[in-house]
Amino acid sequence: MNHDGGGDDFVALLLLLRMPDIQLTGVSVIGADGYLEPSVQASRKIIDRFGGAPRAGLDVSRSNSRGKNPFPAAWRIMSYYVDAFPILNEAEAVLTPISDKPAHVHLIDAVRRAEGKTTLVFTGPLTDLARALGDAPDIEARIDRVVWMGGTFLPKGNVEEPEHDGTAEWNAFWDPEGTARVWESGLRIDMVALESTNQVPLTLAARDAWAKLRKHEAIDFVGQCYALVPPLIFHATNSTYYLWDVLTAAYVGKPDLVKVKTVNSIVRTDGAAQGRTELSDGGRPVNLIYDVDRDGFFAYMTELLKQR
Ligand code: AGV
Ligand code: CA
Repeated sequence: MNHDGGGDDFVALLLLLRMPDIQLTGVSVIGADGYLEPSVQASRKIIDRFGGAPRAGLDVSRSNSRGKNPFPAAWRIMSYYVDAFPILNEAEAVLTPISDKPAHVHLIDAVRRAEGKTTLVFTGPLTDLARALGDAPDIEARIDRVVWMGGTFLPKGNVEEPEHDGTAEWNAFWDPEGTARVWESGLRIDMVALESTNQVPLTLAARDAWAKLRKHEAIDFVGQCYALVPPLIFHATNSTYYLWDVLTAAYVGKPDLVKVKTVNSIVRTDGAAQGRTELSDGGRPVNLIYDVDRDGFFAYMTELLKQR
């Protein structure tokens, strides 16, 4: 997994750790929607606290990638709050090690070392994958697919920035060239796009349900993460929070929660539409997750978090 330190990225990591059939072989963090240091530390603490038995060989790698279009600081700051949660700081020491390799090199090593093919889960920009493919083209044959939270084919994305036309999704917009580089590869891409994530907003009802279940410490943690961000009340704003990355993780564990169709697309790298993923007959095929069983998703999430 490669994530970018947003509030829902941490919850996605926690869910992957809780899935009985998933063997997590590497975690890396890119400083995009969160700041790098707190996001790395919080990830290590989440693995320690919620990862079950000690996980031999699992370390957390720092990315040294930088994006062309930075995330708003008001969103990134949340990574400091999560890292400071008492529930992540009860232990005397942090045990999960930090890798001495940057994320793209860490990814290359993990994929080469793994038995069989690896599934990549990216819940932030694709920059580290783009760099890994550039440095080590051989890994492509060892990757089963990339499951990516990002992109949209809706007329309206979620970027509201001066000099942009609003058609892009943020993870694609952060590094348009990196996104396009992954599009140029032969990898299978499963895209958990805004089409499906728009169906899972953070609601007051979801918060209430987690509050009722807070005796399960993983659900208490999730409730705290979602206390920091604005829910959907009357209408969506640019800050409204959705369970973007959590749906992405859930799709990996339980694919029948969603509907998928294959479309052809290109990525815009320049100008006012940069970062836009766009339908185009001449483009490469991607599997678009465009619909989700909302209640089934929340039930699956709760079931994983209730364990132990
Ligand atoms: O575009 C969704 C991606 C997801 O990977 N991120 C947040 C999720 O981690 C960026 C983002 C879009 N809108 C946001 C975002 C918002 N209102 N607050 C924080 N991050
Ligand atoms: Ca994210």
